Amino acid sequence: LPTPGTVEFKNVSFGYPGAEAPVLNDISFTAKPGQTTAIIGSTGAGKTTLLNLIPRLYDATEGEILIGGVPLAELGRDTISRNISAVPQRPYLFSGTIGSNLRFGAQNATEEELWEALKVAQADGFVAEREGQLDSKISQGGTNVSGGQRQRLCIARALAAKPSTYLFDDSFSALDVNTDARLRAALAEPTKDAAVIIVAQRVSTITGADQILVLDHGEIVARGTHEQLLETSETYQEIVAS
Ligand code: DGT
Ligand code: MG
Repeated sequence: LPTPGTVEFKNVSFGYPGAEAPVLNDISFTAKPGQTTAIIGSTGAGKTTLLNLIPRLYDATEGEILIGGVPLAELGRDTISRNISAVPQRPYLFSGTIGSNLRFGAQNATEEELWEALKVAQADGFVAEREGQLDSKISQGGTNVSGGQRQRLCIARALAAKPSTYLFDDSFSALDVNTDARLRAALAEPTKDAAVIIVAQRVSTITGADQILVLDHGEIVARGTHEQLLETSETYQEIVAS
């Protein structure tokens, strides 16, 4: 890819098949490598839908999405999955071991690399305490680890794949504020050359983002840094106050 990592939306609209109203309207933005792009907005605004268009869970109804300068339609599934790690809003673990779950997008990762990913994801502590550690069993759906642990294991899985683009859908809101802050600080180094797109509920998660997109009813109603939006966007001020 000419510029790996870059995600560009050009006038993208989307409606779910069979649904009447479009869920996303005329979305344009560029998420650049080395930068964090945050998306914030109320429930149902379309945040998850927007992220899901990037790995082609659905295709845009209008407009175009480019990854690394190449339209999605011209990229094979393999290229897309090799370049993008997505941590979904409801993260999922497969039956197997912690190690096999972490190697999902990184078959050749060494144990050392897996522990490094776990450390960044603030998951090394509880994995070290489990009998068998990387070989400890995960049940289907990951029901034998807590929701917060599942979320951190899925973040570690995303990191182990070393992609050029990261998509985090609300991946930090289930964490307590301190773990959230530690995790995001630890992410800085391994994601420094990647484009990072974070959907967040908590403003504190994204105050340091290079750009914040405020999504409301499927439209970007404001964009800028935290400081800029505090000055310019009533919707953002309401989110901050809530
Ligand atoms: P959240 O996660 O509660 O903060 O909400 P968002 O911002 O992630 O919203 P999203 O993208 O899940 O939903 C946007 C709209 O699209 C909302 O009206 C529900 C609708 N929607 C979501 N998923 C589907 C789907 O699979 N099929 C249909 N027909 N509609 C969907
Ligand atoms: Mg969502």
